[in-house]
Amino acid sequence: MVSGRVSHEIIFVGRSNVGKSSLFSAIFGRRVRKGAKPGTTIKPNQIVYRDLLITDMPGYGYIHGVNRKFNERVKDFIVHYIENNAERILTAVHVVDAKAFPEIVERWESRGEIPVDLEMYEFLDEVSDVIVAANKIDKVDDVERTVKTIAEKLGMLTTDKIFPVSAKKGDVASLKNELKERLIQIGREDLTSVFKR
Ligand SMILES: Nc1nc2c(ncn2[C@@H]2O[C@H](COP(=O)(O)OP(=O)(O)O)[C@@H](O)[C@H]2O)c(=O)[nH]1
Ligand SMILES: [Mg+2]
Repeated sequence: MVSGRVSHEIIFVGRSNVGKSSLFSAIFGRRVRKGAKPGTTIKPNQIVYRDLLITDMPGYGYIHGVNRKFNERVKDFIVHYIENNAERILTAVHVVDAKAFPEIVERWESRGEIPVDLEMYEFLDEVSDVIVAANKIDKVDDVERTVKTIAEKLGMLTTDKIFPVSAKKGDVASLKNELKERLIQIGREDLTSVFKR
């Protein structure tokens, strides 16, 4: 685990299989260590650039073949990690699968349960600055509508903090620019060279 000398952190949070790791390499241009099989480890993947730490959190949500208890441990880990490091976390990027998201949320709602993504979003919004990466946008026909639906389901008043991206197509400029902007805002333009050009 990384310690000392870290003054800022950007974290990526999301369910398993939303494309967090793909997004990571599309944005930073380097492969994160391929995590072990899902459901076997909770260790996050991290890269350090000067005093900036970038963390790819373990995925949560139902994973086929993985028990419920493990899933709860992952969620607990994420919550504790964020609480313990809230001071240095500049931005949390909540990654969702733009194609699957509306259906998954509706399924939960129809069962009268709180969608896990909503729960996580509300938590992130409380403790940190959060933006949403609507990934796999290449699989969506009506981008504008999808973005509106995601905003609505997450209880956001505007779509300003939702960034439609496709890690697969390398179409991630809007998200990258937003993250760069945040670093510039805190006077750390020097850290923007962590991004892939
Ligand atoms: N169509 C499409 N597939 C994607 C995109 N990003 C990731 N994937 C695929 O989604 C699957 C899960 O990706 P991965 O990065 O491992 O997700 P993670 O579990 O969230 O880290 C893989 O099969 C990827 O190829 C995207 O933007 N579009
Ligand atoms: Mg991953």
